[in-house]
Amino acid sequence: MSGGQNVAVSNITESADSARGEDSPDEGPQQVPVWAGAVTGAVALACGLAFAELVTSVFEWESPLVQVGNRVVDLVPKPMRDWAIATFGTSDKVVLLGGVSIALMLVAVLAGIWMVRGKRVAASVLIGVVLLVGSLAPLGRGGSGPSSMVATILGGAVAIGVMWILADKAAPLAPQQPPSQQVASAPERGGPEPMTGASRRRFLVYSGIGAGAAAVSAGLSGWIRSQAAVASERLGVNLPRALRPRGDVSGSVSVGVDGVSPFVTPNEDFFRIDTALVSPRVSIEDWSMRVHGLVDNEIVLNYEELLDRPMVEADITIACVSNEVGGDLIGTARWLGTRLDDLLDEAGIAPSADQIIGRSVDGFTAGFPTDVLDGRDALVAVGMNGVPLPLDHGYPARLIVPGVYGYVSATKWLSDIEVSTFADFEGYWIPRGWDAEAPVVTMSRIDVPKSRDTVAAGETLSVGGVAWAMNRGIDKVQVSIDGGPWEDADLGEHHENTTWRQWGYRFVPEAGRHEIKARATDTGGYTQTDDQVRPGPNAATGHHTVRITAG
Ligand SMILES: Nc1nc2c(c(=O)[nH]1)N[C@H]1C(S)=C(S)[C@@H](COP(=O)(O)O)O[C@H]1N2
Ligand SMILES: [Mo]
Repeated sequence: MSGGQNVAVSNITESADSARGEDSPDEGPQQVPVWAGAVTGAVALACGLAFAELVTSVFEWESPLVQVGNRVVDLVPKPMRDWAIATFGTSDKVVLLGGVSIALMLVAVLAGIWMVRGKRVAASVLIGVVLLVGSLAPLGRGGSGPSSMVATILGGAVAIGVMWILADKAAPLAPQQPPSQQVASAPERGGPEPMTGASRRRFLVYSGIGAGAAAVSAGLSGWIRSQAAVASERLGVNLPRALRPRGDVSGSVSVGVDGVSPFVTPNEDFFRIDTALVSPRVSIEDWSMRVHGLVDNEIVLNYEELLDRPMVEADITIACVSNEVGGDLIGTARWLGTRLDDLLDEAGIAPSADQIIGRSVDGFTAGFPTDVLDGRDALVAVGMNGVPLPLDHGYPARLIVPGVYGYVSATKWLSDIEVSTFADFEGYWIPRGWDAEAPVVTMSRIDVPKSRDTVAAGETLSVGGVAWAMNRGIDKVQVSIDGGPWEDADLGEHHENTTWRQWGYRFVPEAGRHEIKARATDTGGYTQTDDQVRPGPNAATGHHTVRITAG
């Protein structure tokens, strides 16, 4: 039975192919139904356009559809243009692109019908003319026009390919008997009818795959474009000046040892920690931030309103709790932002509140004790080292709170600040086993030399690194060589209690292996413990140790 069906299907395909080959004699009822031609054309157009969109979005070229739209605007007489703007207002672009799409769709449907009805030459000529017009539209308009012609032609090729494939799949849909005979006899005989059903299903499955692929790539290109749009929007942002702009970080913070981390970490070298697989792109057009919860007055700010608030600059080192001893998940930047304590004073914190929660557009949440707002420079930050927050560091706004680890405080892509209690809410990492209060631990790191370095024996070796004790400040850093006594290192000048401090130490190693350890003491009198503890539930502790060979 099924073997018989297969033979019959291939017979049908063959006879349809031979009918098609003759290019045009009107065969009336023997032809592929109009709807199949319309679907063929529509799906092919969708695939072609979506592919062109995808290519242009990846290369950040202009969309072919938009270019044709622009050309239409150029060509249309001015009174009509004015009429369109007056009538459609701000949706004039949508109407224009909609109009271009509908026109294309009509042409595609016509081409599709011709295609399935054997008029392949005519269909190809029609498509060719449309592609030519589409490719020429951007010429002389500047921008990415000539490059995106490539995309238009590729899109056209995809459309033609899809059209040929679907036309082949549509061919068996042509009825094999005069319709009168088929309608009368098919149901009883079970002959051509089920085969037509199978062919129709196959045609629809192929069309569905085409439409699905078009939808996916259209969605993807839309997403890529929105990402790129936020990136270019950011470049246009003009940050306000701080009320009391700070001078350059003075040279004296440097301890003058080559290989020690720069005092201010360049944005491109700044560490990144995200739970989101793809970091969000948030346009300032859509952005707003709400301050709410246990407050007297809710505050809602859009980006402009946020920038209108008093802005301050603060040099703050932020650190990740996951940083291993000696690790590099720490960095220092000059942040520009509005003071969080001022903002919350305006909102009026209820006495029962003990936690400030930041929420991100990506669902991340982080909460820290209200006590932390003790006058330190906690900010709703908009700028980092003189530029708007980089996209991956939280553009358009984030929280920066000195003295507590990032996972309880430094919410990027901030959308919401809620005043709450620890009893009512746990931030993202707390149920995952991390400490709820997360004060930054006093720590020092050796940047130079690196473990396994070979250095010259008998010559002065410069050792150096950074040390941090947030909100207390570093009092001293000491170095021990080969388990010997702790010797004081030189310190770069103290800058702020909220920033790290550089240190350096010189000694002359004898030939052989050596072990260098460092430890910091903060102004509160606490000296870094040598208990080696890995991160979790709070930070790692222990002395950073570097082993080298002098030879
Ligand atoms: N939205 C969001 N904000 C976030 C995070 C995150 O995963 N998502 N990670 C936090 C953690 S754990 C740290 S250490 C800091 C790191 O900030 P950075 O990526 O700008 O260095 O951001 C914090 N803010
Ligand atoms: Mo972190």
